[in-house]
Amino acid sequence: MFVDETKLKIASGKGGDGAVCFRHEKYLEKGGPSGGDGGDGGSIIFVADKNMNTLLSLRYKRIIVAQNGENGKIKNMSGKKGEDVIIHVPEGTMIYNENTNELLCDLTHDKEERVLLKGGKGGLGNQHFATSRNQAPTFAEPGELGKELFIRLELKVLADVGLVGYPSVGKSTLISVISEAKPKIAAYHFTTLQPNLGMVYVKDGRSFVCADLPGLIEGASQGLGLGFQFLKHIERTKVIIHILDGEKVNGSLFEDYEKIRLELENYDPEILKKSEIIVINKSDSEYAEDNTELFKMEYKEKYKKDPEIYVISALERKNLDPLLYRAADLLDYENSKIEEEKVVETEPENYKEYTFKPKKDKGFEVTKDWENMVYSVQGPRIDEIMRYYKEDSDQSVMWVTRNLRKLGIEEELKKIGCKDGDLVRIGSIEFEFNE
Ligand SMILES: Nc1nc2c(ncn2[C@@H]2O[C@H](COP(=O)(O)OP(=O)(O)OP(=O)(O)O)[C@@H](O)[C@H]2O)c(=O)[nH]1
Ligand SMILES: [Mg+2]
Repeated sequence: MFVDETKLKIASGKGGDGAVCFRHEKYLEKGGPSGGDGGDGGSIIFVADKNMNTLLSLRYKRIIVAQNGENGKIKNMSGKKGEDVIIHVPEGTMIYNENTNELLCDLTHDKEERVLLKGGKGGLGNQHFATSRNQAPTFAEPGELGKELFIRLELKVLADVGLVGYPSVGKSTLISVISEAKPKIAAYHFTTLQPNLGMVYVKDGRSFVCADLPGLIEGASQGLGLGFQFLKHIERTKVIIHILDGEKVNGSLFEDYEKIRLELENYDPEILKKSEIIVINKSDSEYAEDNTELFKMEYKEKYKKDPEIYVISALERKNLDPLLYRAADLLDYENSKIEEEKVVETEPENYKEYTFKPKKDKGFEVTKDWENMVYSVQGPRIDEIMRYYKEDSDQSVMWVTRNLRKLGIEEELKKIGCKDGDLVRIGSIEFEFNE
């Protein structure tokens, strides 16, 4: 199993602030309040997409930010909603909160959608705050802030393409030049002891997971060499790249080819039904040409048709692109066969928002100043709310009081002993505590 993984920060947009304005009417200094509402901030939405198979498109992104909502405008006009960002990911993508490791969602079906971060709500304009006592409110609600989250996306993938062949034919060298995998490479047999997986990106934008497997030898299916225990990996791949050693001096490549095919068949005859690509590696060697010609002859003699061969040099990175295109084509073909057989069992659940667990950090702190007998409330959330405090505006005072209450400052004050009549300082204002 190979895990394609990527981490990034996502941020939803801030809601636009409500506007404070008044209608201008002839002979009247101030008409009725006409401040429009702020637009909601854009959300960050993830959608599963069956046409994707890697997280490549997100690999180089560090942060994805949705648009802020527009502030409210004059003449009761609302601000525009911030645009959502819709992020497509392959089916099976699991999204974690990177800081807590909590699984936020598991997108399993095509078109399944999750609103991971909802944009902040737009604030109400002053048109909503007129009362019989106050016909000219100078207060409008601020837009809610956007949210931020550091996430990790994980996609568990099985290898799509397996590299098989005798030891030392250059399997590890090939994977090291077509992917970021960095396996051990050496001139002795059985260098590779465990499968190495790598993500291969084809120049036309397609990609697949490739497995470099330990070398096989005659008798592998009976447990000889290292091959046997790893044949199960080949069983799960959809396409096989069978690599032959173009540098071979004694013996025929066709014999090698047939021996490996026999081992695969002995292990599981189904393996031979998979799409296969024949590769002759080490084309830079002086023996490669003769070996290739001989292989073609012997193959035709037995199978009565010309083989399709890719002659490459992994070491010198020669002729690799046609091989990768072919592998991607065959994989598409194999996947289309699987697609026809696939049945979707359950209906996708749409639009579930990630609900934030209450943070340990409340965003404020209450302390007691013994000398002056004052309780003090401070913190970033308090500063944020107090920006909207206007002494001469009832609505502003009400809004601020309501939002401070929502934060839970009363409970915190009581916890440290604050009683009715005690003095409390919040920002620049002081008042008597009154439950
Ligand atoms: N000349 C030449 N040598 C190559 C080429 N590809 C690989 N080799 C050499 O062949 C040797 C074996 O390469 P590996 O990539 O380790 O072979 P392997 O198939 O992974 O071998 P095992 O892990 O033992 O099964 C190393 O010395 C490589 O440098 C090539 O294209 N040309
Ligand atoms: Mg190897």
